Amino acid sequence: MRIFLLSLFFCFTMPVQAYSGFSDALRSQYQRKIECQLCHTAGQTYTPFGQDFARLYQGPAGLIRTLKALGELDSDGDGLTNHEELKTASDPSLPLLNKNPPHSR
Ligand SMILES: [Ca+2]
Repeated sequence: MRIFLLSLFFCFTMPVQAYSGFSDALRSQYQRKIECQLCHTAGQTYTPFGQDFARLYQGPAGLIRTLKALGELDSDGDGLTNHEELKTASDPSLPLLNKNPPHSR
């Protein structure tokens, strides 16, 4: 029980790193709602898209360059680039076959 409670404590008190300006830049570029789940999972880890972003990120001064490189990747490996998915409000971390139709979100 003690280990379980400690695990809960660390899950809710040890935030993964959020990158300042990233979600605002995505909102501006794609004119869509950007939620934390785009990059973060409930288990305090990164989604495939978030992992790619964290790998490419070189600091705030390189944010636009990072977003361009991130858009060219296919984080979920479904054949659509992240840019294509973000333009259509699709989840760039969820392969096409597992995606819900847009009306069910
Ligand atoms: Ca994709």
